[in-house]
Amino acid sequence: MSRLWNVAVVGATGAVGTQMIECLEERNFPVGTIKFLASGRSAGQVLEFAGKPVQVEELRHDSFEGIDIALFSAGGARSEEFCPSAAKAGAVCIDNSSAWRMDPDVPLVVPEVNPHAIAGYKKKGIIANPNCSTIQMVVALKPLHDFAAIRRIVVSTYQAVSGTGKKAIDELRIQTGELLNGRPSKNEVYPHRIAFNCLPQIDAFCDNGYTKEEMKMANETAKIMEAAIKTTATCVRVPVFYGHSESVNIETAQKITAAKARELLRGAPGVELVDDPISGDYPMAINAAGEDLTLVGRIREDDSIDNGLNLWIVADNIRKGAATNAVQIAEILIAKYLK
Ligand code: NAP
Ligand code: 12T
Repeated sequence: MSRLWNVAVVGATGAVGTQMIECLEERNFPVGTIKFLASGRSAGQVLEFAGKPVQVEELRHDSFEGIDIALFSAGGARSEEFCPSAAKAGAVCIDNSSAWRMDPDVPLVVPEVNPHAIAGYKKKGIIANPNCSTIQMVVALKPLHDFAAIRRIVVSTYQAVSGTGKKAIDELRIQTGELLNGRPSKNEVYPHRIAFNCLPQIDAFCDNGYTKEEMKMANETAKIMEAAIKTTATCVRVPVFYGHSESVNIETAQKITAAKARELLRGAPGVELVDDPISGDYPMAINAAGEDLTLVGRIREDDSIDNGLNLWIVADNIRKGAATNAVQIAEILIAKYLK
């Protein structure tokens, strides 16, 4: 029998952690023992793995003895504090937070784009999962970039509330219900009402006027694509539960016709081409939700510049944008690197 791996899910009770557990089950990841970790608030809560009850334990520095792989999604502060302890105990951390992404000694990996980078895990024992908005964008752009180098990206996002976690999903649900019943709504997670609204702010503002989310998209894209691509982003929260949508404009070194782009994307790894607009076929969040593929459509040439292309890119932010991508990294890790 092939080897089994002891896995810890850190943030097991959260929106991403819950999906992480489902992905491990769905993909039949060869799990030996499983450990669910969260805050003291959840300790003792019983979840299930593969039909068996598993008690949630409080995350501690000594939680990682005997663990081979630790999947972290409990917020950046926990990743900063606990990934080094986990790595010291011999676990390879696959971290979903932004804490380690731009560390030059930590690989930032999207399996369809730069799987070779996983080899760099040895330096710190940490592999970073990129930001959800970045992941789906690079999955769609990599096949185009390999044909004609991308010089510049202009992207606007339409991001689902699930990206912020359980409390934000509740906030949109409750606000929508209250407003439909003619009652006043409260906001606690977001700075303004999200129901029936769009918020041009995701994460905190930086000194340059961009948000951190917008800067993540710019910096992470260049690191993953291993190219000096310039990206300018506007990230917007919309009242959608699952699925981020993105309007993406690229400028390339040589021309890519719309027909060529469709040819390059048809059957590309992790991509589903959904581009028959006359028949009403284009990517939508409601179709991406629950799926692992990145949907790409509305492909058209940008005639305002020499070599420009517009695309509409949609994926499930909790699956490909977080959990699925992390489990795919773990699959490559055990197949190629851990013995
Ligand atoms: P969430 O639904 O709010 O869940 C947060 C999880 O972290 C819960 O399991 C929570 O446990 C745990 N946690 C909170 N404080 C903790 C503490 N002091 N010690 C131990 N565990 C603690 O949030 P989420 O959406 O799942 O996101 C979790 C993290 O994943 C985010 O902060 C972010 O870093 C990352 N993320 C990444 C992406 C991406 O783009 N790749 C997308 C979304 C999220 P309790 O239930 O006990 O509070
Ligand atoms: N603030 O992984 O709110 O850095 O949608 C992902 C999603 C941070 C991250 C969000 C965020 C991240 C959000």
